[in-house]
Amino acid sequence: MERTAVVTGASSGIGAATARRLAEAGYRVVLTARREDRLKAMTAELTGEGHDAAARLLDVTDRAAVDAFAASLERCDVLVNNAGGAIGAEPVASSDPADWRTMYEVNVLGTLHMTQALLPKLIESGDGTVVVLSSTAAFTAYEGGGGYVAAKSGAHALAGTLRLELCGEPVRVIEIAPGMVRTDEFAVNRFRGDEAKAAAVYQGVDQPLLAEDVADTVVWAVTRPSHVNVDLLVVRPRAQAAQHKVHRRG
Ligand code: 8X3
Repeated sequence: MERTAVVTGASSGIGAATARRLAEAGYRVVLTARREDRLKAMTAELTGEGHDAAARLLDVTDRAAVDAFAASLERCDVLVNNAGGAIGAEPVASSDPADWRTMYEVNVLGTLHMTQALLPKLIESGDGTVVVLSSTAAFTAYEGGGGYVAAKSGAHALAGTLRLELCGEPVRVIEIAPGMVRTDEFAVNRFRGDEAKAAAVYQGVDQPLLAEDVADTVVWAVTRPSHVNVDLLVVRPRAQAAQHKVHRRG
C-alpha cells in the first residue's frame, strides 16, 4: 500500500495546499476537516486529477472521533497537524476566555489527540513524520495576539517535547512556523468575519506568503531523506523581517 499522509484542516488554506502538494509528491492523502462540502470538493478535485485522495470528516478536538479515525486507517506515514487558527484580536485585559479555550483546544489539544492516536501507526511505518504547523507567534508576543500566541507557544512546546521523547524511534518531528500568510480565512476568522479589518492586515504588503508557499516548505521538509530532521523551519514573506517589522508600500 502507498505511503499515506493525513492532513488536518485540509478543506482550505495551508491544509488544502499541503494535501495537494503531498498528493503530487506521490502520497496517498487522507484529507480531514470539519466542513463536509469543502472537504469533499477539495478531495474530488484531487481524485479528478488522478491522485489517490480520501476525505474524512473529523473534528480534531473530538477525541473519540479521532480515535475511531485512527483505528480505521490501514497505515500512516505522515501526519500534518495543520488544523488551527486565531479567534479574536482583543487585548488580554478584555479578551474572552472562551476564545482562548477554543484556540488551545484546536491548536494544541487537536494536535495532541491526532498525534497520540496515530503514533503507533507512525512508529509501525518504520519511517514516520509528524509535522506541527505552529507560527512565528509561538516566539514573539504582540498586542492583541494573547490567546493565539499562548496557543501556538503550546504547539511549539508539544513539538519540542515530542521530538525529545521520540528520539530513538523512527519518527521525525518537524515544526513549521509561518509568519504572515494571506489565506482566505485566517485573518477573517481572527476578526470575526470583519473583511475590512482582515484586509488591513495585508494592506500595502508586497506579497505576503500564500498557502502554497507554506505547503512547499512542508513537503520539502517531509520529503528529505529519513535521517534528515528539519527540526524547526521559520518562513516569512520578504516584506516581514520580524513580527513587528513589516514593510508596507505608501
Ligand atoms: C500567523 C502569523 O503574525 O498573525 O500565524 O501571528 S501572525
